[in-house]
Amino acid sequence: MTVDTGVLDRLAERLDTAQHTVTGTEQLSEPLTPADAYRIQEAVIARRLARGERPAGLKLGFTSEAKREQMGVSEVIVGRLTDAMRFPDGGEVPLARFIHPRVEPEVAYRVARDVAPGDDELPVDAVAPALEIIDSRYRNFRFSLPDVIADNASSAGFVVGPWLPLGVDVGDLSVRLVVNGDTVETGSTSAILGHPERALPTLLKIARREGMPLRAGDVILAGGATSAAPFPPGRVDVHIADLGTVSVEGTDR
Ligand code: OOG
Ligand code: MG
Repeated sequence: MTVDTGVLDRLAERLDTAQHTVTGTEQLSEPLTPADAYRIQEAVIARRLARGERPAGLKLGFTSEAKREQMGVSEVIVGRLTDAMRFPDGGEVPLARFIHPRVEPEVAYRVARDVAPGDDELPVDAVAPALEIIDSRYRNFRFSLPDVIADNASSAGFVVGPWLPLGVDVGDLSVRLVVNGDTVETGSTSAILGHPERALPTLLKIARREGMPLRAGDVILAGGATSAAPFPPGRVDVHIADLGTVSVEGTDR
C-alpha cells in the first residue's frame, strides 16, 4: 500500500497542526506501511524546518523491551530531532507546549563527522546521559506502528548532559529516573538492545533506508532504557552510573 502525495500531505498537516496548536488528534485511519509513515514524518519535519528550525540529530525508539511493552509496539523506529526540541541541562521546559508530556532516560551519542554513503560505521566521538520528552500527538497517547512513525516517534524535546569522551563502557550502567525527588523508574543501559552501542549500526541502517542524513555534531538518542513517566511541573533528574546526571525543571507556562 502506498499513499499518494495528497493524502500524505494532508496527514502531515494534521500532525503538524496537532503539535503546534497543542491539541491531540485521532489516530490515522488510512492503511499505511512503515515506508509511507516515514514519508509523512519527513513532511512533518519539512514543515518545522520551513518555520526556521534546524536538524539536530536522530532518535531511536523501542530499542528496549520496557518501551515496547509499555506502548504495544514491537519494532525499532527512528525519529528526527530539531534544535527547537533541545533544552539545556539544568534549564526550564515550558510544559504548556506539550499535550501530555512524558520523560524517559536515554543515552546520547554525538556524531563525529558527516556520514558519507560509503561509511560502514556511524562515527561517534562522545557519549552523555540524556533525557527525552515524548509527547504523542494522538489522543490518549495511543497509536499503531505507522501512526507513531508518522508522528516523528513522539519526539518533543531532549536534554543532553555533559559529554564524555568514548571509553566508558556504557553496556550495563544503572539508570534512575527521578521526578520531584521520587525515583519513578530504575533500570540498566543494557535494556537498550543489550548495549546502547548497538543502537548505532541499527540507526545507520534505518537512516540509509529512509534517506535521513547524519552530520557532524548531530545528537543520537539510543532509546529509552525504562518505561516513560508523566512529566508534571517540577524537577526531573536522570542519573546514569559512570556517565552522570542530567536535569530539567518543568514549568506551568
Ligand atoms: C514513542 C517513542 C519511543 C523510545 O525511547 O523508545 C521512544 C513513544 O513511546 O511514544 O522514544
Ligand atoms: Mg525515547
